[in-house]
Amino acid sequence: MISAERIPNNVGLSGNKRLQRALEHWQPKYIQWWRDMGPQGFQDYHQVYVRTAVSVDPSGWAHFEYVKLPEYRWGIFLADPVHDRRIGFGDFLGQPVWQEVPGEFRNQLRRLIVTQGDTEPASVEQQRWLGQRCPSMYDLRNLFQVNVEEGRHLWAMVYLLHSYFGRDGRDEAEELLARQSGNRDKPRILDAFNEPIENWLDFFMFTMFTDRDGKSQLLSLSESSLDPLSRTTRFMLTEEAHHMFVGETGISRIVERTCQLLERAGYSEDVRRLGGIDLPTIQKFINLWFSLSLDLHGNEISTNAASYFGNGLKGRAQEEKWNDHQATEAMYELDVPAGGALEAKTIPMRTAMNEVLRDWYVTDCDAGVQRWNKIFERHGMSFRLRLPDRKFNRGIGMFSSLHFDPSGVHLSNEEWERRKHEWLPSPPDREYLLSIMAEPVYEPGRFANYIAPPLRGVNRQPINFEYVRTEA
Ligand code: BYC
Repeated sequence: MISAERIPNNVGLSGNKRLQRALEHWQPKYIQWWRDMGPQGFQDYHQVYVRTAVSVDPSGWAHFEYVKLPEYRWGIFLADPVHDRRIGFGDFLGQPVWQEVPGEFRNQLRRLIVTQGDTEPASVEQQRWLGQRCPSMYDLRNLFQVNVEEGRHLWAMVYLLHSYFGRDGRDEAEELLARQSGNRDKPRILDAFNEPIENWLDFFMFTMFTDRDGKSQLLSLSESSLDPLSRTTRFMLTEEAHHMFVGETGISRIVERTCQLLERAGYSEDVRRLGGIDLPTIQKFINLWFSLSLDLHGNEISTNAASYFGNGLKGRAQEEKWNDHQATEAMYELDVPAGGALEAKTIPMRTAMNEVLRDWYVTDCDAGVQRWNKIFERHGMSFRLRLPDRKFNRGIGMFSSLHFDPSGVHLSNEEWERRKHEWLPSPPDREYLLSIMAEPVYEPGRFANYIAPPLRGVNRQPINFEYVRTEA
């Protein structure tokens, strides 16, 4: 029986029999999926010190306790309603927001919610082996925190599907558990969510760059005229911030450790001989995960995006910062490929909404990279990490059939094939990373040689706290 204790919520679950029944039907399938596709080897004999959202107020969404992962209390929360909220953009600007799904936008809204929902279990699947290679107990716990919250984000989307989309919604909720990351026959919807995350450099880059796409997409969905979608995604953003913290600080700690190793060895030594991660490898993983995450913003010119905006389904990040919320006349200039060169083209702003969000995303990523570069400054080193050009390694959009180097210089197919591993992880790079992660570190307070300890522990606990307990 599903109860408020079992599923903490602020959506009046106990008074909504229809929703309760639908979730009761779905929950055992979810738990089975979590056991099969969630963290491998950490289901039954480990207690993890995780935070659980038990309400949306600041004291309630970070309640810490030890739990066995399959017993985590995945809750359903909507941010508090905004009094007299009005539609903030598009053709219905200024009208009251919707509490129900308008029939004419049902398919589009379902598609957006399903696409968002699909990424959440996908990321858990991608990360399911990482516990076996963890650099410390602190990091192991952070991995599981991210995983359970992605699980909760799936619950959030399933709640919307069950509540507002009837039979179709229930079918889609089942499909969210049936597709599998990387599966040839039933892959996840968006490409980046079918890529393997096999080592912790992948994981930290994923939480830095791909979770940041989560941030840009959730910001734009939180502008939605469908109020329950807006309120759900607004609350998800509080959790997303922690995931990006895990990624950004994870890389900071690797960079810090690499600088220390270089300093100790007099800068001339190959860091790999000291068991660290060399800076060119770190740069390659930035190139990979940044470009994959750029793809997640869709095509540069998109009639889907125009229609989402016009219909008020999906806005821009921080829509209130724009002056013109209808964008009927506004234009957007972008470079398009023309022969071997690029040509400036002006297109209606509405069709450029994916690109507008990508602009926001690139700026947000760049600020993070500049924070990493401060570490080199502190060590008196001239090396700098950077984002590759937007055209580099694209799989979606108008540059996907062409090749560019990280500075944006156009390359022939032949040159790309010959040189791509100068810029992207090569099989030997991956082998090396797996070799230094082969022995997991499970001892409280100890850290793998390639990563520095964090500045502080979780929830004011010491760094050597037993974040994951093993049952005898
Ligand atoms: N891979 O008109 P276009 C997160 C398809 S991450 C494969 O540009 P649209 C998280 C597209 O489906 C955030 N296919 O499409 C992070 C379409 O197919 P059809 C997730 C792609 O709709 C870490 C065709 O190309 N949330 O939360 O404007 C851990 C035409 O494209 C891709 C969302 O994505 C791709 N990358 O834009 C956990 C928000 N891109 O119709 C979680 C909801 C495009 O021709 N989704 N296609 O068969 C959306 O807003 C939109 O679906 C997209 C795509 C922005 C993704």
